[in-house]
Amino acid sequence: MTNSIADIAENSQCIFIIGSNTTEQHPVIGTKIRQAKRHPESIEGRHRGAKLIVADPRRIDIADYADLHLQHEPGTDIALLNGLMHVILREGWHDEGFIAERTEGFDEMKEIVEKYTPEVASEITGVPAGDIEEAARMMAENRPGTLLYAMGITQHTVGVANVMSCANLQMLLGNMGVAGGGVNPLRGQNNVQGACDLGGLPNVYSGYQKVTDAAVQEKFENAWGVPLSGEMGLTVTEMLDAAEAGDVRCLYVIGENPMVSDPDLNHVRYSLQQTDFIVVQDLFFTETSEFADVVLPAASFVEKEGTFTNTERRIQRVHKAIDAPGEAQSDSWIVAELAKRMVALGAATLDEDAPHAGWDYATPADVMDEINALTPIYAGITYRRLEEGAQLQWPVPNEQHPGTPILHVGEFSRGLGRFAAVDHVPPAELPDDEYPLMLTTGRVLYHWHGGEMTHRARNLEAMYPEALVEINPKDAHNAGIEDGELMKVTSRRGEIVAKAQVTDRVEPGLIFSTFHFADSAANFLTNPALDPQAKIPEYKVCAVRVENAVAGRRQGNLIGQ
Ligand SMILES: Nc1nc2c(c(=O)[nH]1)N[C@H]1C(S)=C(S)[C@@H](COP(=O)(O)OP(=O)(O)OC[C@H]3O[C@@H](n4cnc5c(=O)[nH]c(N)nc54)[C@H](O)[C@@H]3O)O[C@H]1N2
Ligand SMILES: Nc1nc2c(c(=O)[nH]1)N[C@H]1C(S)=C(S)[C@@H](COP(=O)(O)OP(=O)(O)OC[C@H]3O[C@@H](n4cnc5c(=O)[nH]c(N)nc54)[C@H](O)[C@@H]3O)O[C@H]1N2
Ligand SMILES: [Mo]
Repeated sequence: MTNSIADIAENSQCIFIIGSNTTEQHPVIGTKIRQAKRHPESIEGRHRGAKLIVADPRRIDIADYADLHLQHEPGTDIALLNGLMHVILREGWHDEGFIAERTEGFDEMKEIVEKYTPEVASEITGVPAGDIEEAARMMAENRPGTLLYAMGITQHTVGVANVMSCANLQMLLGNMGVAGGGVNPLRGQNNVQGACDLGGLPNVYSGYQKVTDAAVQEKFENAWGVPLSGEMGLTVTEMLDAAEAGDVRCLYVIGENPMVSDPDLNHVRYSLQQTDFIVVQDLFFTETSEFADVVLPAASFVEKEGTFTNTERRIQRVHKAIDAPGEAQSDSWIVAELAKRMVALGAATLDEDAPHAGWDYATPADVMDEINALTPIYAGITYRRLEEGAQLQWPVPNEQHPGTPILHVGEFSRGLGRFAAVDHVPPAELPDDEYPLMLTTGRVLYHWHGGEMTHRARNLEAMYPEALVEINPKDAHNAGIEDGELMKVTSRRGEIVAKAQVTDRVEPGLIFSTFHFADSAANFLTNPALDPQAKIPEYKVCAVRVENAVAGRRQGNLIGQ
């Protein structure tokens, strides 16, 4: 996030949520937004009546609190955002000072946006032109405004362009680098921000230092005393393709369950079968563990010491609350032990004299010392400060620095903010005669992804015991499906059987499924088409057909087995 949660809750005059089911997937932030939205008088002046606009193809819970719900078709975000920008420019509501001083590329962007009259945008998105006009006015009249997004924006073949489009809108309104503004991706996993910050990506070392930059490579080689590659690695989805082709022969899977969470599971199964050697390190024996040669038991977050970095870039100290069961150890301990054994076996070379050579960390504070030394954005986030209770949001360039609650104040990290000229491109697969419905996928409040953890929580299982697929009453009627009946959903890649939840949360033509139940996970159906830059799969759009499953029900997913 460019801004902070409290800042948004207290200062945003207009909150624009696009592609985030905030109350179900980020309930704390969702609650704060509902409080900010309610009338000023309602509770001791804490609620200050901010405007709320929600753009989501489904009538999610937060849409019921919104001043406006723009219920666009999945995969049409660029057209919607360009339509909003068209109105803002036409009415002269853009922030000329900000654009002149802080940005570049305005003219190219403007040229594209000119085509997206509210009528054109309405035609593509299905949102009434009047609502687009109204939303643009609300954003212009209520500044600073913030934009929040999540997977509804990123999980598309145009994921990167979608994100750029969100940034365009906020720069146009001058909503960047100010309290209550910003472009705010709500991060998903509790420590996904930390994992990315510390190099858990195939193209960067810690602090987003590029692996392809020779000077960076040399810095880490000297620090660690090991030779390093200057080439980018593969993303998860690419790894599985490479495994299928025989280019990846060994997979070490830590805290990931691709046999439920990756797109096109029949293909994932095949790729895992082609892989010579698989190690799975997890809390539990997962669907992916079925394919493993070795399973390593990992300790969970309550069983270890360290830090997590949350969605607002805040580094938080985590304290061990209970001992890990059985032989389980923390992930960092296991990885370090593996590395030591590889050196002992002669499989890797190590210059023992390098300043950060080896993996002999006595405490997490030792790990943080190394992070401080090698990672400019974390340089001032020392364990001493964290233990004293300092609340630090990166970048923190030195130990005296107070942290950075708001990014891009006065200047963007790249200097000028660049407007990107982006045009609507339809999703890779759209409904047709054979597969006439669109499927979008995601989560519900009661479960977490493949459910490895939440299916073990009795109360959550009681609240949401089986897979449900949302379908509009009209489509259900056409397919002869009643609420609660089993239906079969089929795509070009596979099929699932799950109970129908007949509801007008989805419009006719759209169904919604989760991947919380392994046997009927949406990923048997999803399209593995990737965004060319971010390599994120198009989980949010594919084409399917549905039928009543009572006749001809098939157990499990037999296609491709
Ligand atoms: N309870 C619970 N909470 C979670 C998780 C969980 O599994 N369970 N997972 C966590 C993780 S890792 C993540 S990444 C986040 C995800 O959090 P979110 O991204 O909020 O959740 P999703 O359900 O994936 O999708 C968000 C919304 O995108 C909408 N959508 C679908 N297609 C489109 C589209 O084309 N455009 C737009 N604008 N919207 C679209 C969906 O209707 C949905 O409301 O949640 C985190 N929080
Ligand atoms: N169709 C569809 N598919 C999706 C998505 C979607 O919206 N639609 N969203 C995608 C997104 S955003 C995400 S983040 C992924 C999530 O997909 P995954 O990351 O595969 O799912 P999780 O259940 O979060 O985590 C996987 C495993 O981590 C284990 N685990 C938990 N804590 C620890 C730990 O401390 N150490 C170790 N070693 N293991 C641990 C759990 O037991 C679990 O088995 O799914 C993606 N897949
Ligand atoms: Mo995620």
